[in-house]
Formats: sequence, C-alpha cells, structure tokens
Amino acid sequence: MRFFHLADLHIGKQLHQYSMKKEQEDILNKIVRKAQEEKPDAIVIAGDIYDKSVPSAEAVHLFDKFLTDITELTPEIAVLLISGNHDSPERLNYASEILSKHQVYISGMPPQTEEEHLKKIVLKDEYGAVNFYLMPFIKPFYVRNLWQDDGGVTYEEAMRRILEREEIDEKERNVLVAHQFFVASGEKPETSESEMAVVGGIDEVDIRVLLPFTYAALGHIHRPQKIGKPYYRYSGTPLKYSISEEKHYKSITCVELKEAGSEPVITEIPLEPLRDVRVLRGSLEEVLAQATTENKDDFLSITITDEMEPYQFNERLKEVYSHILEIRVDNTRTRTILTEAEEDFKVKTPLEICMQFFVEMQGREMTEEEEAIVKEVLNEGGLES
Ligand SMILES: [Mn+2]
Repeated sequence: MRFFHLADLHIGKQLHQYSMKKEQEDILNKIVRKAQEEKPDAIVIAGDIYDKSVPSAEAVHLFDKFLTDITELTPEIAVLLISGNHDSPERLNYASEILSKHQVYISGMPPQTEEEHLKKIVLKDEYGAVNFYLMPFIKPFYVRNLWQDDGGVTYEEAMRRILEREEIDEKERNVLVAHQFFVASGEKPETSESEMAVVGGIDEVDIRVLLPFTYAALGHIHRPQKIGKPYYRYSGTPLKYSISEEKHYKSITCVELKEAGSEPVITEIPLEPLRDVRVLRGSLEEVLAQATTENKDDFLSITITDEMEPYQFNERLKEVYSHILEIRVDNTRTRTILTEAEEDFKVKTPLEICMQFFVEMQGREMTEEEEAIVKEVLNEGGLES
C-alpha cells in the first residue's frame, strides 16, 4: 500500500499583496501529474484545505478542479481528507456523502455524540486491511458532549479519549490523519511565520497518544518534518507561504506500508513551485546584478544595505523584479531608528494593528470610510479601537 501524504494546502492564500491562485493551480496540477505517474492507492490531506473558513468561490473552484481531476484521471486512487483549524467543518463536509461514492472521503466534523465515532476508511492490499482514522482538527470544546466532565479537559486528554473510544486493533496497520500541534516529550516541531501561533502552548499533544498507529499523517506545521519518530510526520505545505520558509524544501510525502509490524518506508517527492520565495540582500547595485531570468519573477524579500540610500531605489527594484513582497533598508540610519523605536516602544491599539495589517495586505492606507467600518466592528466585538 502506497499513499501520498499532503497537508496545509491553504487554497486561497495571499502572500502579502499577491494572490497565489496561479501558483496553487500549478502545484495542484503537478500533484495530479505525480499521482498519475506514481499511482498511489490513496492521497491523504491532513487539514487546512482552505486558507479561510469562508473560502472564495475561486478557491472552492480550484479545489473542486483538483478533486475532479483525481477522480477522472485516476479513479482508482482514494482521497481522504480532514478539516484543519483554518477550515469550516460544516462547509468542508458539504456533499461528502455523494463524494464518498467516488472514493473521496471527507471528515470535517469531529464526533458530536457518544454514539458517533471517527470516520474510519479501510483500504486493502495483499497484506490485508489498512485502517485510516480521520480525525478533524479539534479543540476540547468541540467534543465536550462526548463525556460528562467537560470542564478543563486538555487538548491531549481530549485526543486520548477520542482515540480510546475507537478500540483500535494494534495487530492491524493503522494510519491516523490529524491536524494538531504534536510534541515529543517536550520537543516541539519547527514552526514558520505562516502558521497561527497559540500563546502558552495549551494546544500541545504528546505523541504518546499516537502509539497505536503505524503512521500518523499530520498537518498544521508548515515545514516538512518528523516528530519523535520517523513515522509520525508533518508533510508541510506544498508551497512556501511566508518569507521565513525561504529555505524549506517542499514535497509530497510518499508512504509505503508493507506487512503489519514493519516500519513504513517514507520518501519525498520534490515539488517545484511556479514562483519561488527568495531573500536578496546587498547594495542596490548588487541586488540588481543578481537578477536572472530564473529569479526576476520570484516572490522576493529585498534588503538593501547602502549607507547612502540611492535615488528612487524602490522604483529601480520594481523595474527589474516583478513580485516584490517587501523592500527593507538596513544601514546605520535605519538601525538607529529601530533602536529609538524600541526605546519608546508602545503597545499598539487594535485599530492600529488592523490598519498596519491592511497596508501590508493591500499596499495602501485605509480610506476614512474603511477606517470607520473597522472601528465599528472593533467596538461591536468589545475591543476599544
Ligand atoms: Mn496550516
């Protein structure tokens, strides 16, 4: 049995002010092509299908196209997917009954009653059954109806109890598909800037709950990596979703399961993006001289280091590079400003944070009208603007 493990597609994602529609369309097509070549038995997607809980029509269309291509071009491949913290469980569940007739198995909602269980999909090969347990993203609050003492159950305890109810047969091969923050006796996975940080680490789940599983196909952390054991693994995102991921190697994790009791064989199939994310640094002339047909259309974070800031350096960079994410200046002057800013550091108001975010996303200031709307929303939410 061989399957592809993917996660954190974040369809609809914007990188700074740029839509990533073309890049995402391209990478999904490449995954379809790899599936045609490699013919895995299944494709597992461990949550965060979409970037937003209310995805745009365009984003829904992209994913729809991906599922259609898989089911038409390679109908023998099963697709198994769960919701992540970015997805809406209800929306993801839409049409899941009908889709299961095409071997597309979706689990958007965690069990809601004592009778309900995790969605379990059994696929067979020459060694027997492989049980895939689909565990959508949970917060303890989502599953409070499953037990009497709803107060104060931790993420780890909630996860442990849900898995206990399944009475997993450890003599068989079992695969868990989950989207949580796993740690291995305190050792945390390496995170990036494109994940949502939770303060205080209350969402941590120790990998000891994964003991019954031959392989854990995990999502949530955007850099591909194992956690604790090679067979508990985050596949990472298919594309770089922040500048901090500049040096990541994105890939499809390919998992091969042989007879029960043997360790899975894990390989990575590299994924080449349409547009890479790169960091360039140096004097303006040095940065301009680095331009090649290869990189001039990449997503770039540029830092220029000239002591004397050259005339119209922004314009000169934009003439050469088409997709600049940010331009920074690092010289004595800006370092002094930074130190001064730290000295009179003040906590920003919610409105200031929204306005700054808006500028980063849209590349312009809010209009008065937009500012008024944000103020109203903040006030309604009980946040002083
Ligand atoms: Mn994610």
